[in-house]
Amino acid sequence: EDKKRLSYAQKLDVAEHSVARRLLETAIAKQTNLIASADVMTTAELLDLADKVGPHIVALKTHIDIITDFDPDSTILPLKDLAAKHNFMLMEDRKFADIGNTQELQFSYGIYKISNWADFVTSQVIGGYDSLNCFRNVGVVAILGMSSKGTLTDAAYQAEALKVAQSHPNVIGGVSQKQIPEELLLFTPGVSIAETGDGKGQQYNTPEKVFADLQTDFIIVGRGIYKADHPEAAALNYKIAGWNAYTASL
Ligand code: 5IU
Repeated sequence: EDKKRLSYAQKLDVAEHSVARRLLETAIAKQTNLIASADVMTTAELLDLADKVGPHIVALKTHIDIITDFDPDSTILPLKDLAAKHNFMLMEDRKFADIGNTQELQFSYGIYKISNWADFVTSQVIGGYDSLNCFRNVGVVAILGMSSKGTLTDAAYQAEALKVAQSHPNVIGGVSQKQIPEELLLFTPGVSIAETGDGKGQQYNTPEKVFADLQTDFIIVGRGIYKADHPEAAALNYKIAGWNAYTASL
């Protein structure tokens, strides 16, 4: 018999990082492994989406630098209230990719002050182990491989990136289109029930496929939800599909 994946409860038994623990606890409590990607352009759209999909997600992934009318008081404070109201975490998909000192500045300064509100962030590991030291108070999701056609994250890069991710205490998991060691949480974007691509290089797989083949932990869905006629219904649909696919993989 094939070795089965670890359940969220089994991962929670061994997880040490507080952010990994909260993610797993939230997934279990809300029976969801869905992360909605809010790639919208205004604060109103961001907050509307967060309120609608909030009940069905474990985390909301932001690209805060896409927001055209960003303001700490009118964007972040209500977003944090919605995260508390619906019990979801905030994942800023910043994909840091510089030396440690610059990342430290980008993380805490500028207009976005990501360290003030994000529960966890994505980062490249191309700057090496020490470049991740600045993310002391949040979890880091390391970019190991990308979903886009022609990505340069080949097998050799991914193997080296994985070594950095596995050895750094700030790292809770990785973004990848391949299976990774079970002590890291796996986050998989490029998930759609209806589409196989977007004509701009994105490549999609179904929730069933990424749980069966990659034993992923969390699916990340953007346009499949925020571009849907009814984002709340779409989120519920992906929540159910993701949870069923997870259960089937146990
Ligand atoms: N994203 C990917 N693929 C990757 C990485 C990040 O799609 O390999 I790293 C991000 C980009 C976007 C979201 O914010 O995940 C996916 O959005 P769509 O579901 O709309 O394609």
